[in-house]
Amino acid sequence: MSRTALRICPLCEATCGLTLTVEGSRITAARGDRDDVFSKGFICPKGASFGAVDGDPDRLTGPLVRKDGVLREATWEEAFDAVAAGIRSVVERYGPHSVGIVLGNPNVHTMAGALYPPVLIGALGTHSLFTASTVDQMPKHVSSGLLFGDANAIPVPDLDRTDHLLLIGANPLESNGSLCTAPDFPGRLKALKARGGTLTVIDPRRTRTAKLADRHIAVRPGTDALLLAAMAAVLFEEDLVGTGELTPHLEGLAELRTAIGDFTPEAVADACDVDADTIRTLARELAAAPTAAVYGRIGSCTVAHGTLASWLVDVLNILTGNLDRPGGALFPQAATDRTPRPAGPGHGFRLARWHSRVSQYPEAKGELPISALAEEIDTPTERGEPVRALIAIAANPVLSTPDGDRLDKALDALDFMVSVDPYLNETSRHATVVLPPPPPSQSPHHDFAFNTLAVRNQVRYTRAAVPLEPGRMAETEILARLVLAASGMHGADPAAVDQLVIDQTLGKAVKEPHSPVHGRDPRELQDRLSGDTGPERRLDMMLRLGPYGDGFGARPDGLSLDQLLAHPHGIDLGPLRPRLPQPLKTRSGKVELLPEPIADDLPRLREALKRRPDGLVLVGRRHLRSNNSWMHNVPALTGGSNRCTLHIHPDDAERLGVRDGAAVRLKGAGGEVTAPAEVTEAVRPGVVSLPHGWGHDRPGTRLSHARKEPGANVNQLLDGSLLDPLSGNAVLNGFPVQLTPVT
Ligand SMILES: Nc1nc2c(c(=O)[nH]1)N[C@H]1C(S)=C(S)[C@@H](COP(=O)(O)OP(=O)(O)OC[C@H]3O[C@@H](n4cnc5c(=O)[nH]c(N)nc54)[C@H](O)[C@@H]3O)O[C@H]1N2
Ligand SMILES: Nc1nc2c(c(=O)[nH]1)N[C@H]1C(S)=C(S)[C@@H](COP(=O)(O)OP(=O)(O)OC[C@H]3O[C@@H](n4cnc5c(=O)[nH]c(N)nc54)[C@H](O)[C@@H]3O)O[C@H]1N2
Ligand code: SF4
Ligand SMILES: [Mo]
Repeated sequence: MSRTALRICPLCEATCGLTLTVEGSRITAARGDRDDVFSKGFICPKGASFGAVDGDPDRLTGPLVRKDGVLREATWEEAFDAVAAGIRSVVERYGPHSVGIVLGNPNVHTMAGALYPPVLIGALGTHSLFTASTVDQMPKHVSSGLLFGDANAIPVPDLDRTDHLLLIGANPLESNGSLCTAPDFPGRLKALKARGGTLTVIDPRRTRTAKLADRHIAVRPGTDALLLAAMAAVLFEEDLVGTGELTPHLEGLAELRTAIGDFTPEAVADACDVDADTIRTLARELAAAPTAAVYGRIGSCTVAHGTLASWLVDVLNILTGNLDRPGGALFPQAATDRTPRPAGPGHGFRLARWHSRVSQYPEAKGELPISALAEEIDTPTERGEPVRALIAIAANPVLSTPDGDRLDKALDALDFMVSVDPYLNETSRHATVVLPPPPPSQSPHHDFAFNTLAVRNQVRYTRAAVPLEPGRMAETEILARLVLAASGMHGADPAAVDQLVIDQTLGKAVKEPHSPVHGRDPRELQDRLSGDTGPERRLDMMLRLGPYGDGFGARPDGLSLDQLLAHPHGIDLGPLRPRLPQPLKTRSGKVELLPEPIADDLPRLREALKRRPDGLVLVGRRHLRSNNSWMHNVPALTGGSNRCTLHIHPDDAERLGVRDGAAVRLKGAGGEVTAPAEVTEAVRPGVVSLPHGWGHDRPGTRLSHARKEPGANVNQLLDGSLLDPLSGNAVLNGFPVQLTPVT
């Protein structure tokens, strides 16, 4: 007997609604939910393989605890006893900063990852926080923090209404989009073209997205900040600046003009390898379009000038009057956002409130660069204690971050490590305790993170499609128990963690004059919360306090958990709307166009005008049927074109004596790897491309399929020292490599 169940797909940022076919506890099919208010039936090959991902026999079914050097099956009780003992002894002896926390990408794809890590960080009080953000979008957070006063205020291109999209370093036809949640991104790009709009793509590779574009600029990797600065300079020089309704909310326009005036198209053309006329055309087209949006992603972030490039993306949106207007780039308003406070000056955004112990890297958004994780463990200094215990949640930094070989050794030297991970993989194999979450079919889902980045305001919640199997523990409970174990409250009821958050949140809300519950009794509000579990009650609370919420009765038609449960395909909250100046939290209460840290970084960009790579540089790429490091164990998603090959242009291949299919050796600052060459014009001359997340040949893992075709770990080519200094983000694109054919 089979039945169907709805489940929001957690496998990429598009958040498609799926209809799962369930037989017993197995998912035997997945199709797009045609009634989903946002995804309207769209599904990609990864979503279609939900059942295979969910049912992978290599997933761990219960906790593992290391005894006599060997990871063995254990009870949950034994596992949490070991976690409490391991972490508390390090905290008590060496202080909180000696406990590191590593948060990986899937935390933005689970409810547990949104609800508990902030509590864990607060409870431990550690400065040793490392996340996937510093191999990803930290430059965007920093530029948003500096421009708007809020690191999480990220404008999203209005894909469905724009007339002109300038897309930089993103390949949504493979990635399905990022920092821009849009189910069926490819279809939305085609619709843009069908309504007469134009698409320009800037990418050193001729990607599937670039092929769809009206114009493709194969820029030299790492030089986007120069190109964008030149576009801004043209807007000023040719009198094309039109800030329109934004004008009263802006500060520093004249200073901006002076600061970037010398980055003319003629000055940057050679460095970018894009001729000056083309750069002028790009700027004029942007200014002339009725509406336009500039959007930058991985290729504009994970580079040496990532923060400047991210800043310039928004500067261009602002100078052309496209920020915060329909068809431009707008700030979404999610249902679980906090009650919007009245517009006015805020606390601003500060960088470098503390520094890493070894290389003295400044923190950004409370985080240290994940590239510095290994040295924070393996290098003693007189400035304090190294990291001796590690809590890794949904993270595989051995493959995802620079120099996994060094990190391998560092992790082995820890006093204690716990991994919350469904797999025994390259990272979790080092753990003292592994706590496996259930497969996604057994977890409820709501997108706390991605709704704040979605091209349409909407809200959806799906309960677990399948009940928890015996012996399983919900990931929310695992993380709640982890919070208790790490903070000296081991053994307390995990519901206490949710209760604490509810008490704090309601206690604060009733004191805020702008809150819909101002002046009410928190206990009365608490009694009104609905939901079967702590996480559901927290979701209910956030919805009801949020911008569309029922305010606990103050706005009877407003949102609540009960409303969501009554609308299993979601509730549409309308297109993105202009919101300025409300989201601004800068000290001036304005958009600060030329913040000091940015101005101070411009000389470094000027230096880059002079530099040209001596030899080849490497960029990454993504494949539709893959996701970072953890989906290579699913047979349905591997093989075919999803292989770890080195793309190289025919001219370079000929010059270096590289044959298609033959092995080549790559050497970088962090080490060497070998991969088969794929000679293709999809990559520009002077640039080679290798995907990330491969290198599944380490011992001690349980990844029976992935190890058959392990691929090479591109991040071994990096030594972790190349960073964007403002954000601490790793340079993963446009770094030098040497290549030799393997004979
Ligand atoms: N060279 C290069 N390196 C890159 C990139 C690049 O473009 N080039 N991209 C970077 C980017 S953008 C990112 S986001 C990072 C990603 O790097 P990581 O944050 O390390 O994420 P993943 O590689 O996806 O590994 C995710 C881990 O979470 C586990 N997992 C899967 N589902 C769940 C779940 O439901 N719960 C829990 N607790 N765990 C789960 C998986 O088994 C795996 O161990 O990689 C970065 N690394
Ligand atoms: N199928 C699949 N989907 C995914 C993922 C995945 O691994 N596989 N990962 C998810 C994650 S965690 C993220 S963060 C997103 C990322 O989403 P995207 O940013 O769309 O990721 P990519 O496909 O890597 O596209 C980055 C593009 O930047 C180009 N590039 C490299 N260097 C430069 C440069 O210097 N300048 C310019 N202009 N371009 C450059 C690369 O050639 C590449 O085409 O994808 C998410 N979705
Ligand atoms: S596009 Fe992303 S969210 Fe949609 S089905 Fe594919 S993997 Fe899932
Ligand atoms: Mo990412």
